[in-house]
Amino acid sequence: MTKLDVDLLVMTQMREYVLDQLEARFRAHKLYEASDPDEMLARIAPDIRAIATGAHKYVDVALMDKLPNLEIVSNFGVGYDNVDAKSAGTRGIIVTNTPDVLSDEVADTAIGLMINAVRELPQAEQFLRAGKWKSGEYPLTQNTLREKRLGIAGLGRIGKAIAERAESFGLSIAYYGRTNQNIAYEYHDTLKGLAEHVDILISVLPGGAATDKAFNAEVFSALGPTGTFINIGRGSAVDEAALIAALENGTIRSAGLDVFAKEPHVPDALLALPNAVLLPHVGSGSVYTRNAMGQLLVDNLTNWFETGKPISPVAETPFPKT
Ligand code: 8YV
Repeated sequence: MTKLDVDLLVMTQMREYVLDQLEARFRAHKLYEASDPDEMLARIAPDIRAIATGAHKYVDVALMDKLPNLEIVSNFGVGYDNVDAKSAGTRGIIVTNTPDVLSDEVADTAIGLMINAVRELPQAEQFLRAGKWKSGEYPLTQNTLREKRLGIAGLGRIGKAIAERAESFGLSIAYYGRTNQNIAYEYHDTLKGLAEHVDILISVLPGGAATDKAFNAEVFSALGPTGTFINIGRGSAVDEAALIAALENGTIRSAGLDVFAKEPHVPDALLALPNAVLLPHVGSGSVYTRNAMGQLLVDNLTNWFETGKPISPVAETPFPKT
């Protein structure tokens, strides 16, 4: 492995597996370790040609303005709402993410959350651990996956991996997305329309302005009193206050959430709800999958500087340019 003559800004703590490779291939400047990040940036800004970043570490116009020689931003995660990719595109800066390698893991987590929320498995375990079984059986669940309709909001690579799995459960599948993909699943062009039609609604929607609070009181009301809402996409796509109210009032029956609007903060009102199953954003969180994501982050950077081509550029920064 030859060391490249490239200065890389590392904006967030990466696992050793990733950081070791970045340090072996680049002059890596760890912004997150700097006692005075502004001073560090001012000192190295003209040298920086690449950024490695991840969730909640923002690459915005203000930062891009400071880095006149920036060529590429490699993001850890398929979601890249932390990067202003549109502005990067207009400046000729490539943005890459880590699609595909996490789709199966995230789809597995979505299915796990769905079963847990519908069949109340975490609550049943709490019941057992609290010693309540000796006094009687756990109540039968009102919900089941039998004869139910599943709606998937966002039928991209992860959404399709969820749909494939859901088919084997006998669920009938419908979806919402910006475009009708003309496939075997029923298409709805609004979230409300999809919510009205299904029993379980899974969101795989990305973050960003276009989806901000898209799941609102109206959508939960359309999902209805026997409905279950699952979120594996981004918390910002949900009006959390409306979701809490819907769970409290019985507007919907249950929810399973892996993502939240202000991670790692989870509202107390959600924590208090017995009909919400909550996970700390672990959708892709296995060593196997995080390694694959990290490798893709590294490979995007090394490919760019060795061959002039990124592996997985995002839609806003296509390569070659369209
Ligand atoms: C990441 C995710 O693991 O890929 C994404 O968009 O949300 C997760 O899979 C997370 O961003 C890393 O912290």
